Amino acid sequence: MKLTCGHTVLDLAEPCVMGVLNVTPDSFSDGGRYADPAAAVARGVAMAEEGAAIIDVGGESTRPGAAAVSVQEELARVIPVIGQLAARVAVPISVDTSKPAVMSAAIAAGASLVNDVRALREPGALDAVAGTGAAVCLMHMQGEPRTMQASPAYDDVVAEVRRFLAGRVEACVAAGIARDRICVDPGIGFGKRPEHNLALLAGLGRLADPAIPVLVGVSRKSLVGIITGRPAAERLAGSVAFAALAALRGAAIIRAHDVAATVDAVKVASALRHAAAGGD
Ligand code: 7PJ
Repeated sequence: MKLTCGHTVLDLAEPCVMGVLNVTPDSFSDGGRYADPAAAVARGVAMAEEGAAIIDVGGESTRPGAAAVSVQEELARVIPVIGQLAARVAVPISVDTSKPAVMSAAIAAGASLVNDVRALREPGALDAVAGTGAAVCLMHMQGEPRTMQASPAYDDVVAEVRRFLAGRVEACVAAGIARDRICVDPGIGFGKRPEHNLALLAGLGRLADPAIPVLVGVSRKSLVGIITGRPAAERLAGSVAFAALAALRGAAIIRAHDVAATVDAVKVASALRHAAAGGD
């Protein structure tokens, strides 16, 4: 399995890690820590050294209740960091945004993957990506970040998420984004109760066509907190356990804050997966 990100073809025969680089003052897990561009660039370089295969730069928090950010503010946060990181790391840089203007500017500054929690549904988003070589991550979300956790409801969460993602893949292909530029994501915690999140993680292999890479982000999320009873700062072990189990169940890309630990965890999962596929 492969994902074409601009000039780089990511080989996903083994699962890889996408490092999370928040340049927001209000992220729930590391808010403010990398708001200074130089500190953010240094952390991105360190993530690449720790083995991240992608660095995901985000300037708008999507946690429940987070304040909206203007285009100007988001550009000011992410573009300098993407530009400097692109000059310093060899791995693809991704931009976590739903705004077409931010997508275009980020790609011009060196990003080669657009990670959109709204799956390119904003007007102009498909076109902002289509004419470029950039890849896209299409994520499922029920509702909008401000209110999505109020009353999430599904009849069959795996079937509904699969149908949504398949529809967005076809919208991308119709807009001119080749299939080898697309990955999908069930959106853990985005308009889902704990049982929905667990059903999606258990059903990862049924979320998409087998040729399409599945990305999973569980790192430090409330699902880990609910299961372990721990606050965000103490969710490393639970997050790493989920990363390994998601990789074992077929996730191709794991989005994580704690890159070094998650890289080891997915290597262990991948070794066991190969042994299981070998038959004994
Ligand atoms: C995700 C994301 C995720 C993708 C965030 C957080 C909240 N993008 N952006 N998947 N989560 N593709 O980092 O906990 O799960 S923001």
